[in-house]
Amino acid sequence: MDYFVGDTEYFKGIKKIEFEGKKSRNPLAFKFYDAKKMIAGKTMEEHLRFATAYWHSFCADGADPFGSATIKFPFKKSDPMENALAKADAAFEFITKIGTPYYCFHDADVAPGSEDARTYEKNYHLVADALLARQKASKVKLLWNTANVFTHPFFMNGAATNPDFAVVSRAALQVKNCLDVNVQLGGENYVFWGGREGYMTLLNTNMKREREHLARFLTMARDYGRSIGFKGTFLIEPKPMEPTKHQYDFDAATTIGFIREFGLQDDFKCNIEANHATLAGHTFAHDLQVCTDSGMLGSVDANQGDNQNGWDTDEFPSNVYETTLAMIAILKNGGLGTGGLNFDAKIRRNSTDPEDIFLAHIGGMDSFAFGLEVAQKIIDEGVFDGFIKERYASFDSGNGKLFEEGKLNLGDLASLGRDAEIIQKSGKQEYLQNLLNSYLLG
Ligand code: XLS
Ligand code: NI
Ligand code: NI
Repeated sequence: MDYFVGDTEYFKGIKKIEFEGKKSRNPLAFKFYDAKKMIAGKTMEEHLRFATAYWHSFCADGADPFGSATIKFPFKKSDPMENALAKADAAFEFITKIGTPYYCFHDADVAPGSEDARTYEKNYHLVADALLARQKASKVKLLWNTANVFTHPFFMNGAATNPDFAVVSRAALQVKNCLDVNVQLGGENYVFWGGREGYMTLLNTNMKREREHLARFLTMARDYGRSIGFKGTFLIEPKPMEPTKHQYDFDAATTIGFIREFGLQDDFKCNIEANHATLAGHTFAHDLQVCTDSGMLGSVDANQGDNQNGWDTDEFPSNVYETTLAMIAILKNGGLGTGGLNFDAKIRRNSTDPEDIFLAHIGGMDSFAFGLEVAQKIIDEGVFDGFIKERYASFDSGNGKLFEEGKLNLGDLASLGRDAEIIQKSGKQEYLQNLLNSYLLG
């Protein structure tokens, strides 16, 4: 048995998920994700660095504003600590059966008792010891953890950006403990998602001061993390809105600007979530490319949104068109570095069979594995790159080159413009879309 099971097996009847190839009709098998298959010198597992998200898979019970829980977890216990330990067992059983090499969690996902600060610390560290034991037994690694400083009513006006210093300090208590636990568990990254770091109305908000507080807080977290031996990457996860009306880390470009404005660029990168990019009015690939272009791609929350909905539906990725374009940006970045593809995604409220969480991850992993193979082929054959290179060829020599090198002034440029011969050139978008489809379908 090459998966982890504690004293109880929670997902009975489901074995380790294996690769069977694209002809397989076995719902509990991979069709494209073949962990050890080599693609351009690395295994699929090394390229994709998948992670299971604790909060969606072992905490979200299907409750929504219109209805109560529908998903019954096999590990539920009435004592909160016993529940946390049983949940950890079920989580590691799931993670090793599905075969993501990594996992991610919030403090509140793994440990109970966040109301009283001292109980919070005690419980969290007890559970962290239990997680470490399970990591060692299973070889599963921590991609990142983070502090849940958005659910509790304490944080209704923000965490690091709260107008009340007492709340800022309470958020710091959680972040400090999360960094301690991260180092204990060998975390490769640490995430800040600014769930309530934003505002609802300017009528009660000093935005300048709040952004400065956020930067001060992140700088302190960076300094503390480095002082206790955290060697990984600090990540900020952009999102434009929800739960606040205006979130400060709106999208990749805004977040990169913030990171640079406050001198955090040597330690911080972005964690790009597909559905957050689309909420910001971009495509997933756009926000990845913004990061790739500025050396700021840290990690990815792999999910997808719903074209007809304006909120964060956090669906499992199934759109292979999107995963292919995403993998092109990731491969051109030279991979994900310390980051990975974390399934920040949930099954639908009416997906209530215990196997549904397996099927969801299989679909997500297959969609990215497929995207990886197609993206590598597109890059290897270089047709798109060749087309783009040719499109900018007028900057490769002569005056265009001098322009790029900063050797012309506006007067020079304007005189060239006086006699410029402008020939209309098609952008060939339809040709390129057809070409992309031929790779996807071929
Ligand atoms: C919510 C975010 C959240 C972060 C971690 O929209 O995606 O889940 O990834 O706090
Ligand atoms: Ni996320
Ligand atoms: Ni999200």
